[in-house]
Amino acid sequence: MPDKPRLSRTAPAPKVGIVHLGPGAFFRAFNAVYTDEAMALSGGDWGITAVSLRSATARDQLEPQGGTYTSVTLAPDGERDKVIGAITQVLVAPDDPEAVISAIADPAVRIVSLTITEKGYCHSPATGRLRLDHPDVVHDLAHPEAPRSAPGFLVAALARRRDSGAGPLTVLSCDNLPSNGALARGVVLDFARALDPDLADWIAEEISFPATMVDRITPATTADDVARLADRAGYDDPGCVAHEQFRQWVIEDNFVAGRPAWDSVGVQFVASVEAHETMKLRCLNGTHSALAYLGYLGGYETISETVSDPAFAAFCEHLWAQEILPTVERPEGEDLKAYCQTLLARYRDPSIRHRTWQIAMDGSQKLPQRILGTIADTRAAGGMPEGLCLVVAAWMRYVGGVDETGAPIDVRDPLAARLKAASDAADGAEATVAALLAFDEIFAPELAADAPFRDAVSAAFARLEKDGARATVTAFKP
Ligand code: CS2
Repeated sequence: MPDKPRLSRTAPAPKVGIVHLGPGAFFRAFNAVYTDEAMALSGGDWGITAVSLRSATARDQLEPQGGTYTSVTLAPDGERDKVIGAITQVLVAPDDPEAVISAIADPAVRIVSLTITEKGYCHSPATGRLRLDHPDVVHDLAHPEAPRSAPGFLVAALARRRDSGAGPLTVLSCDNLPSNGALARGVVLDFARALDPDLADWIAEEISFPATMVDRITPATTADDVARLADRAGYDDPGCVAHEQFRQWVIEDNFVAGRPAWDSVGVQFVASVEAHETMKLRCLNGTHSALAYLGYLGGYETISETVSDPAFAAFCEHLWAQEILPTVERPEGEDLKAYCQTLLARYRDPSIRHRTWQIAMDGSQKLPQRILGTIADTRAAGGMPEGLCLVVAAWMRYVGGVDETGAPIDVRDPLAARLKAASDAADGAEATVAALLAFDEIFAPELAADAPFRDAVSAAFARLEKDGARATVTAFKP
């Protein structure tokens, strides 16, 4: 609020050991909080230079505050505010790409972590490979000294580290993607190989790319969050983040140049993250997307409102018990049924106002690992996951761009224009479903060609069109 003084740094800033790409709300609610706690408990020079690859928003919020901001835990007994000091500066890549390259090339930096969202990897979601025809990749291969994309920055900085002998580095992907470490490694190596095969060999040898599973529900910060914090704390902090209390970070223990003592603050280090990652992507993110598309179409604004409708909560429980868990291997230390019950409790929490519209974003990048892998596994085992087919149909209705009252939907997706054009050009449920299944960046050809699957999605699409999402979910009988 304008009448309150701005939050400012009081304690000295830590020395930098990490560069982080993607300084949004999730990173501030998660990586930076864990790192702040680990430094407070066990020391270490792990201050963070945060880099925005696009907008100046994070810099404009954090710079006047010396990089500090408030992490607001939305606990059942009220909000708990904590000022986080781990971030020391924010760079805006388009303003000064060289500053980003030299920040990563600094020998003091030993980890580059990433929360750049699914589309930041510039890969094809269906194959996991770098898209050499991606406009930013085309640009960066032509101008490797002034890149735009995350793979472009990483390769430029790694080339410099190789030439200067700056020492090994760990690249830590923290996005909700399957085998995110291998994916990050793959796009970096694909990019490097296109520029300089020797550099690709050096990266393959020297740089580690551990996989991670990350989990903390963090809705976009609202003006209301900022105003309520100002009332409680007596300062203005537009950079604050509000998030749930729950958090879980599972990391493959493969750091070539050290790491903060994250294990001392609850991070699980394991030999393989895969089982944790599949559990989280399919159980949490899968039902999140299910509730996002069906809930949005049904007129619900948040996840919590959506699951307060008993039909949607029952649908979600059906998805877990009958369709998702049979495809998920139990990670060590987890109880899958209890995990899903906890998820429902997390979704229900009315203090977390996570908008269905926010989660519905970038569906073309999210569907494969959240929904389609589960469907493909079930089909391979001879089953038919009717509930997940309804979710695919809901996504198809959503990207058609018109809601159930006839109002336009603000669809945010890198493929939005093409998806809408394909949907507009088709007539009727079957043709629309066929037109959208033809997007082979999203749907693997075997799944798209699977006739019973197509029929199930077409039938669900027709029901959504005729009865709407609420009635369809209410009447849902597998
Ligand atoms: C959500 C995730 O926006 C989305 O797509 O499903 O951001 C989700 O809240 C996090 O993965 C929870 O850890």
